[in-house]
Amino acid sequence: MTNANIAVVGLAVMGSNLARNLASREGNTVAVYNRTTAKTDDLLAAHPEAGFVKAATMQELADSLQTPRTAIIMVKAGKATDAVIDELVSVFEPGDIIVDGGNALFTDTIRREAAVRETGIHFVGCGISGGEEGALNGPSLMPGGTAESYATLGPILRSIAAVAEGEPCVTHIGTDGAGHFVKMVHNGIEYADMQLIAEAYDLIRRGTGKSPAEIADVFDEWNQGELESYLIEITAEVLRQVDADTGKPLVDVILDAAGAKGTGAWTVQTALDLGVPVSGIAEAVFARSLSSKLAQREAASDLPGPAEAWKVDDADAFIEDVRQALFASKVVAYSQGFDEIVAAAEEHGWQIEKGEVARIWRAGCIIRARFLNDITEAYATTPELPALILAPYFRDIMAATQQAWRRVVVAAAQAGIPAPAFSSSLSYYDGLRADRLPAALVQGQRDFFGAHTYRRIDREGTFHTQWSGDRTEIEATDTH
Ligand code: 2AM
Repeated sequence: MTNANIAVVGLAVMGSNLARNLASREGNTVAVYNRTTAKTDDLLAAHPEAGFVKAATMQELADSLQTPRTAIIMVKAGKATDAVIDELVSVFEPGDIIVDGGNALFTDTIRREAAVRETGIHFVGCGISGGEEGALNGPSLMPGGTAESYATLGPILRSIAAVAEGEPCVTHIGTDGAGHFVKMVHNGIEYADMQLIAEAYDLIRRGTGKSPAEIADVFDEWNQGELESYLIEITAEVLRQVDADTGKPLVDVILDAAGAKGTGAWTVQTALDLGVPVSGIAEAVFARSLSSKLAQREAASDLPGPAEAWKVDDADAFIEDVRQALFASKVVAYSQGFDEIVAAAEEHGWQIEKGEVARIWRAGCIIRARFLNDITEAYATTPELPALILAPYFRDIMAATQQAWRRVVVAAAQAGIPAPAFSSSLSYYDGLRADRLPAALVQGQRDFFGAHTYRRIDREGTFHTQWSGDRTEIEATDTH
């Protein structure tokens, strides 16, 4: 009965869709297992065309697989993942491969990989992006784990991945938790992208008085140009949707409290630990948090705002400014996200090819966009870019957009419209390019109250001023 080359464990929607995707590709025979067997039976009954091999127990699953056995776990990330890994380890043999396709925190993946490796079994944390639709028709796949396991897994993953310009959207990201790490940053960038689009919509609506359907047309038009992306495309569809009950735009009857499943927060928490400013992503996460503080917002709703109502004079010119501000802020969000990838790669010893990451995000995933081609090209031309934003192509975008970006941030501030991602991205940009930062003053303050010392611009060494004494400067011996 050893005729399956791949197994899927966990047959909720994502698992079922991934199993169907696998089964639909030439050369794959898919064994399926779910803790509750009724779900396995339902899947087999609904999709006889898939030719699934049913496993009622983990042992049956192991027996149904060719060696090296390969199983993809698709259960809710957390305790269930550990439980299923333990069960698989008990029926698998050295050389077999266990893949976690859930949204695991990369540090969990690092821990699991180390534990499973002890048994001689490979463990691969694989980021899967694209939601239910992607799982079924072609996701973007971000596998970690050993190069050895990728030799077996790679062809299987390539068979189901989304395809962009003829190339499957999968690459071996790096060892142990690298795949789940990159997936996490992908989600963080997704938060920023969505928030930026939402700010653009809000500014246009309040500045021009256009209806959601009219703004949908604006997004459709933007989707013809350099902003072309899945998120811009679906934004137009959401804005055009009319509520059947009330006849109002759906966006006007949806409660304005944004939810989150936590991957954005992980991206920011991890960035804080790494000391990488992912301010655009952080503002996007915080904007969702603020939106959900309904009682606080209600209590604060009578706080004073600008005295006068705001309308722009030239709607078309303002919309073009907003488009440019969106593009510039988006470049910042991606640049910051790639900074986080670079910092983590250094910390964890991952050899991550940034251009490859951008390449596999071009289809299948939520942040798929035309400009990912430009990111791939930027890293292909200059692999050691100090920051993505410094690639010639992105410098040119900044030169072309920064004035409009400033006008939009000024307008938002004066009109009392929150634009946290637009404005924090602009502050980051100005901070990055500044000749001098007031960090010098912060160092002085730190030295004053904590003798934390400072360095000088004009000579080597570490210095401390004796603030409570005669205020002379001494060269400090130990550095803090
Ligand atoms: P179930 O159908 O038996 O509940 C999403 O919740 C998927 O994860 C489902 O397939 C679910 O199986 C599975 N799952 C959740 N917790 C699990 C556990 N502890 N062991 C095995 N599968 C689990």
